[in-house]
Amino acid sequence: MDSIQKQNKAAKDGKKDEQLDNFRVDHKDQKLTTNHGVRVSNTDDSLKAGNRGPTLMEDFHFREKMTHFDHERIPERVVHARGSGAHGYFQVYEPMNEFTKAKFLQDPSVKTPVFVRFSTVVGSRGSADTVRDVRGFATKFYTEDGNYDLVANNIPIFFIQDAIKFPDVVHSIKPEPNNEIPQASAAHDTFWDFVVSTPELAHMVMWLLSDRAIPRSFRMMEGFGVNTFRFVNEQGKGRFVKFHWKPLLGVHSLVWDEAQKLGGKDPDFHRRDLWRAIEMGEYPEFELGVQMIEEEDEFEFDFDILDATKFWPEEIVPVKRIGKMTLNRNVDNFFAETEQVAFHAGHVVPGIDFTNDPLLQGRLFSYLDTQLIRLGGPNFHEIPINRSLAQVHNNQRDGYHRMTIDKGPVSYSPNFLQSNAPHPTPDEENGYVHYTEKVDGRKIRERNKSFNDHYSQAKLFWNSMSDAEKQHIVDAFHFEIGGVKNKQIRQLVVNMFSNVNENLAAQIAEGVGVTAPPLSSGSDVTDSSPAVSQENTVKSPQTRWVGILVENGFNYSEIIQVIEELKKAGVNSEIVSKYQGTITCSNGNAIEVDKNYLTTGSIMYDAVYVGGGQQSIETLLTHGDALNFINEAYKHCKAIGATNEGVDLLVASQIQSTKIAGPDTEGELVTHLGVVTIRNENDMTNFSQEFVNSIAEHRHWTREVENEMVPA
Ligand code: HDD
Repeated sequence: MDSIQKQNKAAKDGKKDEQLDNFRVDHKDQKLTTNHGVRVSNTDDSLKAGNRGPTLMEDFHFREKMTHFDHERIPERVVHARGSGAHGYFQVYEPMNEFTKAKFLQDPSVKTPVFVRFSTVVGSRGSADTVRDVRGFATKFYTEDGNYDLVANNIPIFFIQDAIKFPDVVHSIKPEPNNEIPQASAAHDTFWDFVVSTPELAHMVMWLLSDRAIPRSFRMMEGFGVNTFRFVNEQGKGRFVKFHWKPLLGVHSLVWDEAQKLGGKDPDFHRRDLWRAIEMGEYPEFELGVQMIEEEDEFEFDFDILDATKFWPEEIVPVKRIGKMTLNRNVDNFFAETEQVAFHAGHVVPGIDFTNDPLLQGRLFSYLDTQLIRLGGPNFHEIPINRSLAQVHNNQRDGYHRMTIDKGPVSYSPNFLQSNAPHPTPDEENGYVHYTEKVDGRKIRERNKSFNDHYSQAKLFWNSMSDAEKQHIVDAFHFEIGGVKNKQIRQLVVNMFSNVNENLAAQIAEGVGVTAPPLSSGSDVTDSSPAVSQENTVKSPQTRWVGILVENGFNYSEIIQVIEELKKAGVNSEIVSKYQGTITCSNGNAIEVDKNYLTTGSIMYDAVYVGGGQQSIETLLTHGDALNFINEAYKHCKAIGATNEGVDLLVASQIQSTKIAGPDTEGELVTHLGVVTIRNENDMTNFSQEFVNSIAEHRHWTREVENEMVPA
């Protein structure tokens, strides 16, 4: 087996791990040394002239330690600065050779290693996870043909059509440069000034203000390659392609009030969620989907398929699910892996090619350029996390932080001394050959007029939303535009979005103190795309979390039964009480408290459960925090369950308009608006099943009508 075959085998066997092993260092049981391997006798005192005297320049250990520390921070990414990464693997379902020659998409037995980095776009590295923003979803496939990066977002379209506007849109949404306010938020004048001046943003703004921009978890988001790429098969036939990631847990979001509170209570909410799920073996899974359009159908659509502000409705161009990615390992070191990983929309492998999408064309320049400054030079591909499994041979030499020790005098091509090695690989042997698209045109700074329609798909999106989703968009406008000081801009926003829907514009106007434009006969676009509504997503209780409120004197067998039934359905739980430590039940059994009211809150859970036990409930009734737990979970439309005396806590809360089991009911299960209750019952089986169903629903939006009355 030659070395290339060996390398290919490593890629096939998913051996990125092994490659990284060469760089992993475990410092356990080791002696402290300098960076040059000299053992250090004392790292607590600097070298001084006398033990009360001045520090000496010759203290090489002090100087090296301090210099390294002074240089520990590298520039953060200009966008997508805050991220979380994980390792895993990808397997294709069936050979895709009809459409692409990409090797990693052929053999279902091959596990291609991947590294994924999820991110927010606008905030700095230390900003909160749950802000309203697009989420990045970048995947590096370490294929046997070299690295392929699918640099995706969780929204299928983009703000702008041409990459030359990227610095403008990013400058407008980042904190304002005079005072660096606000952090990680679009709710300020400069962004909305740019929006009202740039109608192509209309569609993206609708998505940005929808629930998509406040995901419940990285594990519950879709991913979209956004740009139109090209698949090319062995015969050289090309097809337009868009890439999708479909989470097996469905697409779910937080509510805005919860997202904001989480920003304070747990700014690492998404990072922690991903880390914990992987540590617990609840591996996030995403199916890779492709939408394909034949070259001859390029002009068959009422939008330009090269326009990144448009999506291809799944009802028109179905998504073919072609494989699955499983994330099964957390990083060993955040900086070495998550921070130093470098993605590039231009990292493609044979079988995947570009199109003339003007946003994609500009991205092809930006990603490489940005790594040069961020990772300190042209050798960032040698950082372990970025190394390809396929061998690297070329004539590039030197530069900052070069790791490879290139042998021999030849670093040019063609050459005689080395028989022209390293040799180019012909197309037939899978050398990368660009798709031979015919290009013919005048040099011109213009867009095709097929890029001019900025509102039809924004209308389509609005039409596709459920009533609850529409209300959330209106609320989001109230928040975002409420943050705009300039009243004229607020008015211009309302005017602009009256092009999407006049009712929407009227509702925005009402909330932000400006005038609604007169209503006309209504929207001319009546189509919808059910696939974009989260109402129609997968509903699953798996990997959800329930907060269980208990105090001393709780009913042990009741609560243990519920915990076990939840576990059987894949639902996790935590015991929440006023104080951490051990609490005891009526018959003396004890249980360990996981969190107190200061370290957690209802916002950290998908559902709340209150079990029985007279003494426990009497105590809970005296805790405002416990009542707030119920009110807040109710307000956020989460599943709530209560059994026996536990139902009394619900009665005492502010959720009275919901039907709950009355004191005289005997084992009668009452479910209303996602609240599941039962009294005078010892067997928790039926209750637990119904509660699990309620959790699987994710949220019970019908409650929102009366929610305004619930104080939380
Ligand atoms: Fe970008 C990072 C996704 C348009 C320029 N982008 C970046 C990341 C993601 C995306 C997920 C973070 C990667 C990571 O985790 O390290 N970007 C997208 C998508 C786009 C898009 C889906 C729309 C199709 N991006 C886009 C344009 C430009 C850039 C139009 C510039 C012309 N993006 C960058 C960048 C970043 C980046 C400046 C910052 C950090 C980095 O690249 O490594 O080059």
